[in-house]
Amino acid sequence: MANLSSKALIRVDIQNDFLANSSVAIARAQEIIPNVNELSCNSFFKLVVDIRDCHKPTHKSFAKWGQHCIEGSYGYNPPSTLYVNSNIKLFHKGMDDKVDTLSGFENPELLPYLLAQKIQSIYIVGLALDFCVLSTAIDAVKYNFATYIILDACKGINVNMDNLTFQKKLASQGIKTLKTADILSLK
Ligand code: VGL
Ligand code: ZN
Repeated sequence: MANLSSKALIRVDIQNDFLANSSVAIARAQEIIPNVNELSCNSFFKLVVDIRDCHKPTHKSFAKWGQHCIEGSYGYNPPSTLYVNSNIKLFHKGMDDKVDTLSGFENPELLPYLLAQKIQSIYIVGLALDFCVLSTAIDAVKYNFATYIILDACKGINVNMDNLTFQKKLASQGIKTLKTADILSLK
């Protein structure tokens, strides 16, 4: 295996509002947490990055999605079941009221950080598979990272991970897919 140290795990929008009791809650989203936690502790990755949706109470997306992920609120926070440590680097998206933000790369600090860390491959997990995970992956391909979505550590709104049409769409966009066990078995 080449370049063990050049891999980043990117965790997208694993926040209480996307898990339950909000207008943006995703059915069975909490099922991904055990896989995300196992991956987050794995030395396969040089680093782990969290992308979090973070809005002021006046964000334009609320017209479409309803209020969610308001800075400092319970819904903004990650669930207490999510593995965290002090090395995990946090990037916000959605701080500008006038901009809808699906991709983590809409935070202009993410790309320079990954390049400075000499990251070459990006493995994406989180919520929602067909929105913010997908958009982040499309941008990662655009920026020439080898880009993987770990399907069983994501939950979609309108697709599930076994949807072959969706998998073909990912492949056609240069996004590779795998499962959590594929990575754990490499150890
Ligand atoms: C948005 C989370 C998920 C937004 C969209 O536009 O604020 N947030 N999808
Ligand atoms: Zn949002």
